[in-house]
Amino acid sequence: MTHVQSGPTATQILAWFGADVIKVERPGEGDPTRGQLRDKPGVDSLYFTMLNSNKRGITLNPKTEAGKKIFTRLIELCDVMVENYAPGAIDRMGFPWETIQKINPRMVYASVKGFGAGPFEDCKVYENVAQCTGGSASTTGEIDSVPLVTGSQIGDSGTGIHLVAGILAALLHREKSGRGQRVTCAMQDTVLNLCRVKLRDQQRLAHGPLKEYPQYPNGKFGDAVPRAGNASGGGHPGWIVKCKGWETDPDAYIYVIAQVQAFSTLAKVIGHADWLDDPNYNTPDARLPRLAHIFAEIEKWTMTLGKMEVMATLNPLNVPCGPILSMKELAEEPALRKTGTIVEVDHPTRGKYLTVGNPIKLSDSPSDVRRSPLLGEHTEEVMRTLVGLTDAEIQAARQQGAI
Ligand code: CAO
Repeated sequence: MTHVQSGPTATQILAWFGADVIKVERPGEGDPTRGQLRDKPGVDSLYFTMLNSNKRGITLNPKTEAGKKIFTRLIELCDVMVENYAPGAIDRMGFPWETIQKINPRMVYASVKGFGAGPFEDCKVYENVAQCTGGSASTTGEIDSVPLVTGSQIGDSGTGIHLVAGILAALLHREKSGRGQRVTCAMQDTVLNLCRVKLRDQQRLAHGPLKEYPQYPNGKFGDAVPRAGNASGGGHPGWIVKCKGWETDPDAYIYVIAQVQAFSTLAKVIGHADWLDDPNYNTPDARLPRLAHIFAEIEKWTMTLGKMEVMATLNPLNVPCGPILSMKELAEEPALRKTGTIVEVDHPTRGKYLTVGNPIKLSDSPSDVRRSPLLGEHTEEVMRTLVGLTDAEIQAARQQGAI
């Protein structure tokens, strides 16, 4: 019972792990993402196909009489029910948790909502709302500029991944107790969990300026954690610096971490062996107020080389660094194809497309990525073989608009 991104992310992971996931969609309409951001007319969008692989798809309206009976039967038969509709939507269909539990006490019932209990619990929430209310936007962006959302879907996909952890824990618990339970994940909570280093810094702020932030030592700190540009969130200073070609290539940059252990080799390779004997540079504390200058000097060197050349030079010296890889570069990266992290899938109506495969690798249980289902593709099959309906019952349910 999932739509859009957060719930489908969770069930897609379960499907990759081998679960028989039956995606339930509204007859005639389906998940709204089937038609959103279409690149080709009349076929399921990439938005949908990339979030619903390895699932079977049925149409079912639990608000009809026949649909209620079928839905009840599915609750009896299934191990896990996942939903991410607006708060109260499944209850309004006549299936609050108490009823689900009565129908199947072993059921694990998992939900994504925007907020947990509190003043906003009834709100509908999308990705960027979660990023803004969970602490990410406030702490992301250039200093002295507007809050920024990130392209990484930490609210939607992030919450879906958290939900999977809850579902698997509840299934393990059920193996011991015989009882299912309710699993809930709020998108605000997930974003905050992913931003926990910023709550760490909020508390550190009470004890003085945050010395690894670019505002130190000349800028001002207010009473909340500020945006920190591309400063590292950890204990080692880092920054994004330009590489050769940056004037025309928007991704000709690399992130360099000036970690203590490798600072002397880094200084030598960029032509600053002089820093090693200079008390202004030869301890981490002395470097903190000079980080902007240090990274400007590093950049003078990186601008003479391509980003992959910088990577090839610094990695053997144990200097952690990472080139800014564009989506085009990632899509074409042979190593990611080899590990199944990027997979090409064939689809009967849209043809071949790329998707992200299972990033969680199990040694005995590799994931095979299979295409997403067409709307209602498996309705008859599931009604007949799982729910146990006769042809006449299937026909009647269809006439009622239940399937
Ligand atoms: N048959 C018949 N009706 C169905 C159905 C089915 N199989 N599946 C869903 N519906 C109905 C719901 O019952 C609901 O009807 P009511 O409002 O009458 O109860 C209706 O579809 C619309 O559901 P919605 O309110 O959830 O949809 P929306 O587009 O207005 O809101 C969203 C979308 C995402 C904002 C909202 O679902 C939400 O806040 N979800 C929880 C947070 C979340 O997951 N957000 C992430 C979104 S991106 O991953």
